[in-house]
Amino acid sequence: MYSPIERPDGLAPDWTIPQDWAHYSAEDHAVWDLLFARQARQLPGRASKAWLAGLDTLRLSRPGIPDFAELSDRLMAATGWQVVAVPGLVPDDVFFDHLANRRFVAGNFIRRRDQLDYLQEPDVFHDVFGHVPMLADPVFADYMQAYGQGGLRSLQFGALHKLARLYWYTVEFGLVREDDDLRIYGSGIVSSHGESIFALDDASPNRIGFDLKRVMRTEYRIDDYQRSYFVIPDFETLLRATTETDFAPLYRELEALPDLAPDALVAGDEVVTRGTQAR
Ligand code: HBI
Ligand code: FE
Repeated sequence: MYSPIERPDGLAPDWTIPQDWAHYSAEDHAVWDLLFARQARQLPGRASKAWLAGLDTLRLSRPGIPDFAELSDRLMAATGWQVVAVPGLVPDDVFFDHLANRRFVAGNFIRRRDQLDYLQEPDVFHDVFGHVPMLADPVFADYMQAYGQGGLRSLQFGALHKLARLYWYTVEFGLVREDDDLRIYGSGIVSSHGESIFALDDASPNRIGFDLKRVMRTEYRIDDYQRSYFVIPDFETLLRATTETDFAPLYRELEALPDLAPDALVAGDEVVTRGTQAR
């Protein structure tokens, strides 16, 4: 998606940098605390049980932006994952290689107070608050690794843009069914004050039962709330869809099928909610 990106002089080949926790200002930590308090309050009853359980992983000994070393110790004990710092977006192959080795790359910077609700590049709040709680779930942790391995293979097929849609509509913007209700697990939703209401409560978006092929045909918006969300029955189903699918023939099949617009509903969809698309 984001390639090619030039590696700046002096940066390690895996694009990691020291987090240097001591460099954050009091204002940086205050912005984290503000975002954290606002979202942690809003998410019980909205976020999936897995995400809420993982949130405790982030409650570290110091307030403010988590220290990645301490966070990694906790995460390593739970699921064998680590969090490593990067300056911002990294090339796809580098990103996938980290995931395949159970390392999650997190942006080292935090947004400013005047950017609480909109940001173009993933910062430490999106990456850590949004993604890390799910990485404490054993099944989701395996899914993320399988995604990284699949990502590396997709590069050989020139199919990254199709596989990126799977990441987008699950890891970033996924919904899960729990207790006959819908819950959020996508990091882009849990880290967004507005979208964590919109994704569940608004009449505008479609909510569609997850189907791997359907998702991989669906274009997405990066500049607004989603037009459609995909609902998985549970995380085991998501993991199995990824590990039990032979992606090479699937990519060939997808090449012959037209892409679908972000707001489309098509024959065969399991429609949970038909959106008004009024937004
Ligand atoms: N880099 N830092 C960072 N974070 C991402 O989420 C990310 C990336 N590079 C590439 C990438 N994502 C994409 O390949 C995925 O969205 C599929
Ligand atoms: Fe993300």
